[in-house]
Amino acid sequence: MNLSQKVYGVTFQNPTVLASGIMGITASSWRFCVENGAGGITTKSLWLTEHMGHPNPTIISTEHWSLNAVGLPDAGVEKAVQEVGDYLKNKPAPLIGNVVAGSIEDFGKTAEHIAKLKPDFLEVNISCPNVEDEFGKPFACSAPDAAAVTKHIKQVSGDIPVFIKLSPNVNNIGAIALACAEQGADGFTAINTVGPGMAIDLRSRMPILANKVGGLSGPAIKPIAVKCIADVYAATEGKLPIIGTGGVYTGEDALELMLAGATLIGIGTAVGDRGIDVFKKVCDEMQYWCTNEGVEHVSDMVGAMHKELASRS
Ligand code: RRO
Repeated sequence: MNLSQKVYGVTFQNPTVLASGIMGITASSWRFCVENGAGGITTKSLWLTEHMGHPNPTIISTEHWSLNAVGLPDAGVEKAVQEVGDYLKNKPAPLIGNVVAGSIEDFGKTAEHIAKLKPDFLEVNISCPNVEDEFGKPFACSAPDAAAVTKHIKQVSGDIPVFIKLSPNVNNIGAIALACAEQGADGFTAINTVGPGMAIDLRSRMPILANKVGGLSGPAIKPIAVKCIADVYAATEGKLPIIGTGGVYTGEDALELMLAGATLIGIGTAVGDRGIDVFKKVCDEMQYWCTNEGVEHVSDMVGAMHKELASRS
C-alpha cells in the first residue's frame, strides 16, 4: 500500500504534515518530526518583525479539546531566514513556510522574504482567531479581504505554490475559497482553530487563559474540519489541493479528512497527546486500514465521498 502523495511536483513520502505553530521554529525540531514519520513540515507563522505573543497561560487542554491563545510570538524574519535556510540546505522532507501579517502590504513583504528561500509551498495564515484586539477580524472572515491578500501574495511569490489557510468561523467557507481561487490561490489549508472559545476557573471566577479567549482544537473539532474541507473541495470542484487539518489523532481520522477532499493531513494538537511519533502511528494505522479494505493507493481516498454521493444521486 502506497502512502506517498505528489502535490505540484513535490513528493511527500506520506500525507502527514506537522501543522503550523507546533514544535517551534528550529531546523532541528523539524528534522526531529521527520525522523518520527512526518511526511512534511509547516513552520510556525512567521512575521516580518519581532512580535510579542500573549502572556501566560496561553494553552489549556482536556482529553477532548485544547484552547490556545499563544498570540503569534515570533522573532521576526531574520531568525526565520536562518532556520528555514538551514533546513532547506539538506531537507529530509518538504517544507511549507507559513506567513502572517497585520496588513496586506506586510503579508506581501513577509511572503517575498520567505519565497526567496524556496520553500516547497507558502501557507498564508489569514485566519488566526487570537489577535482580533490587535488587528480586527481575520482576513479569512471576508471573501473580498481573503481575495485581496491572495492577489497581493501571488504577485510576490514567484513560482512557489500558495496555500491559503482558511477559518472555520464563517458561514460561507466555500465562497471564500472560491474568491481566493479566482485570485490564483494554488491550494488551501482547512481549518484553523474554531471559536474562539473560553474556559473559566470556578474558584477564581476568572477566564483561565490570560487572553480570556482562545482557538479550539483537538478531537472535538474534527467534524467541523470535515465539513469545511468538503465545502472547499465542492466549491473549487476538487481542482485545488487541500491540506486538511483539525482534530486528526488516528489513521482513520486522517482517511476521513481525505474522503472529504484533503490531499495532505496536518497534525497539531495530537502531537502533545500521542507523542512526537504520532506521524508514524497515523501512517501505520492508515496502512492497516487501507490494506484490509483493498485500497491500493491512499490518493484513491481523496474526495471519494463526493464521487460516492454523485454516483448515488
Ligand atoms: O498564535 C496563535 O495564538 C495562533 C495562531 Br497564529 C493561529 O493561527 N491559530 C491559533 O489557534 N493560534
